[in-house]
Amino acid sequence: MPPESEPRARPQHLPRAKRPTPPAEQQLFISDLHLAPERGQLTALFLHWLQARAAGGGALYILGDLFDAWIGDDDPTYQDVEAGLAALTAGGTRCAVMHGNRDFLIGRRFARRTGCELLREPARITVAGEPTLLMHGDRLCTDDRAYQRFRRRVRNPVVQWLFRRQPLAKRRHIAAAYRQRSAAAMAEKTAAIMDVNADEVQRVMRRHGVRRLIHGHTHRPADHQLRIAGAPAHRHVLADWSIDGGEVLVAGDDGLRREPVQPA
Ligand SMILES: [Mn+2]
Repeated sequence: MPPESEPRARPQHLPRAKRPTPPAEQQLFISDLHLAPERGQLTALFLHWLQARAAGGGALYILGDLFDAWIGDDDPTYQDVEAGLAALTAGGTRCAVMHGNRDFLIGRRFARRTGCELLREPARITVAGEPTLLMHGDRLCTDDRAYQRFRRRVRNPVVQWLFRRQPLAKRRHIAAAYRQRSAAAMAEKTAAIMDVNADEVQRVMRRHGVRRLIHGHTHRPADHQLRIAGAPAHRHVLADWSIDGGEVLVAGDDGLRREPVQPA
């Protein structure tokens, strides 16, 4: 008989040999997974990716809208995701989570349970040896005045305090109503209005003294080249995920590259 502890040390569902171990210094950037209870396959894809790719060292940056809705740290809906993140950080991968426009109520209790760090927006870090600004991206969409007004309202601490005091069922109801209204409003807006404003991008990058910006939110993955004060600069837009797959921006010794995330 093998000792009691052996089966627990080796998860049966993930053979060790198949796990690629990323170099310790790799930084992984993802956003806009929009995990939701009704998208179980997407949650499974993400949890598998955490184990098979993100685990083993380095740092994972989640730049907003990991969840399609977050109504408070007392909501038990995403316990499976929290367990996955807790396993990741316990295994030595650092994980930083930034608020998106759907999950800006993620708080300290979530951070404590998962071992993730809450990242203030915008965050200035070093990526591939260069000062880089991280944002969710919704603040850059200044052409969408109605959205920016809505954003100021829901980010108001008094409004948030009142919301948090409601029972879970009521908060769930309010969040669903907001999502419905947002979908209806988006259907009437042009694609240009919902994209980032080029002047705002310039302003933010200049103010923070960076030539590289990584953000999500617009669901328009691309690597844009621009010029700031006559010098080349870069804006990397992260991809959204679906049950068909996702994408991660990887920063390592060899610079930045995009890596697909495919369903098993
Ligand atoms: Mn978003």
